[in-house]
Amino acid sequence: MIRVALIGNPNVGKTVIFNHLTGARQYVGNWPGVTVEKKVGRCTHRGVEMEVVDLPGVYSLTARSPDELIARDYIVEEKPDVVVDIVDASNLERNLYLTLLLLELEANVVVALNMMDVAASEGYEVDAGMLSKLLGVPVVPCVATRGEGIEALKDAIVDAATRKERRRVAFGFGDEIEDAIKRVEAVLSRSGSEELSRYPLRWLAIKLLEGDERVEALVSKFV
Ligand SMILES: Nc1nc2c(ncn2[C@@H]2O[C@H](COP(=O)(O)OP(=O)(O)OP(=O)(O)O)[C@@H](O)[C@H]2O)c(=O)[nH]1
Ligand SMILES: [Mg+2]
Repeated sequence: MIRVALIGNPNVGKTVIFNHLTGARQYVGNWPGVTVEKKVGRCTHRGVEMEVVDLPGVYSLTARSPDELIARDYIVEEKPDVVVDIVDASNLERNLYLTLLLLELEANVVVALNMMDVAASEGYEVDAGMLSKLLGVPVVPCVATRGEGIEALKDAIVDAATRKERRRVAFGFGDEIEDAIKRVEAVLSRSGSEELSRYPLRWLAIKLLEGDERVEALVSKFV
């Protein structure tokens, strides 16, 4: 069975896509320790069984917001096989911020480029192929309310889960910050901590430079 997480900004169509993917095979629970609703569902595609989790709608993945921390902890700790990032095609600039954070986390991302009808009615022609090239991940155009793109999305999820090679596209912060990231990475890798090696080294370094309290507390146990 493969584990799939759905993530995206609020109001981008996550629940509509979740319902298309899982149909009646869903149940509701709570995230451990909090009262935020956790929706989990199942489906089978091309003989592959998937468990799909609908994460809270978030703009970012900081340690300060409970919803963002739920989403981030799930991705970092549970390491789902595929993270479907649902992007509002009519609001690309705002939505792609979360996409970059997911790539920084080295999640196995598939972008569902939803609301293509809204984008078109606003005069945008979004080039899914070009976006896929720039991000280095599959991008599937969808109009979730009409069920358009859902089959292609299931294909992309199964393909991503079974794909061995992943293309890494690096998003640099400029020489000065990249140099700082490298120096922090060097300190972290010298710790030789097995616990820390579960996390992407570059992500830990970026979070430390940002002053992320959660990552500071984690790292201070080992370095
Ligand atoms: N026009 C259009 N509307 C859509 C599309 N996908 C979803 N919607 C509508 O957008 C609204 C939000 O959809 P939801 O699935 O509830 O969004 P969500 O991401 O789960 O929202 P939160 O859980 O509140 O973050 C609903 O009114 C949907 O009917 C789409 O592709 N096109
Ligand atoms: Mg929802």
